[in-house]
Amino acid sequence: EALGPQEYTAIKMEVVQWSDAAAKEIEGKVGGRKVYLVAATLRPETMYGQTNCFVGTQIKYGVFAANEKEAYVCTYRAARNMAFQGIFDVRGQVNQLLEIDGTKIVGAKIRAPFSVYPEVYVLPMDNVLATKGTGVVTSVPSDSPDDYATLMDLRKKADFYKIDPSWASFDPVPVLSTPAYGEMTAPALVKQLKIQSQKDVKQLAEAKEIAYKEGFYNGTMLIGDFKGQPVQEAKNKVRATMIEKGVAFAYAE
Ligand code: A2H
Repeated sequence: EALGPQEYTAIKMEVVQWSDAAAKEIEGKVGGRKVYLVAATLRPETMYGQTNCFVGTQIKYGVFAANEKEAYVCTYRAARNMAFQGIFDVRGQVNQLLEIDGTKIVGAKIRAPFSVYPEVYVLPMDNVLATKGTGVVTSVPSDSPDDYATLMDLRKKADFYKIDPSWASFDPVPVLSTPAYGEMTAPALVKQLKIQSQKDVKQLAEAKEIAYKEGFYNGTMLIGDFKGQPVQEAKNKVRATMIEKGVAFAYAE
């Protein structure tokens, strides 16, 4: 755990189609605003490889008015932080339009900015913490062992997780290469550490640590405007580009 404030990049994933359950709850409550799921990431340089987004099924989310035109889906806790970081039009004010269960967000179709897959789906993940980030996690299975293990679980047990198999059908894509693990760092580590599922939290923590260090210190970009550059240089450039284009913003906690 970091001791100082954690600087995340908040990725704006516009909802293009809600599940029927969510559509019913949301209808008439957002005042014509565009609604975005907001995912907090420490790896903005990997956003080219987003294949889906994760929410916690035990978590309650809110839909918060950011301004006249936009509403954000995240935890209340994150919305309050955003309000004090000047992200909403009225500083310090949290305007919750409605509350919604994570289960109802599953199956929504959303835009994944910068991804090779322009539109992806919201899927359930067991280990999403309500106390970290926004409670929404964008998924990059090429470089995040947690995301890869969860995506494989969902593919193996779509019925158990109550998802349509097509929602989990987007394959991991190479985003960066590392000398030790090649173009698919997370799948390589999941195999090497014999991780069977998202329930192997101890091995996943180790894999996450290795993947992060290897990617950051030794990774080279394979895609995007900064292709061929070291991850250490590209990371902040991708972040700045996303912010400049209005598809992301800085979020700290
Ligand atoms: B990262 P830290 Cl490619 N619950 O983004 C569980 N995990 C969460 C979360 C929550 N509420 N909020 C954010 N996260 C994830 C990309 C990524 C991430 C890659 C590789 C590693 C990685 C794509 N998922 O994280 O505890 C988010 O996943 C490992 C460092 O604040 C976020 O960045 O250090 C990261 O955990 C934040 O974790």
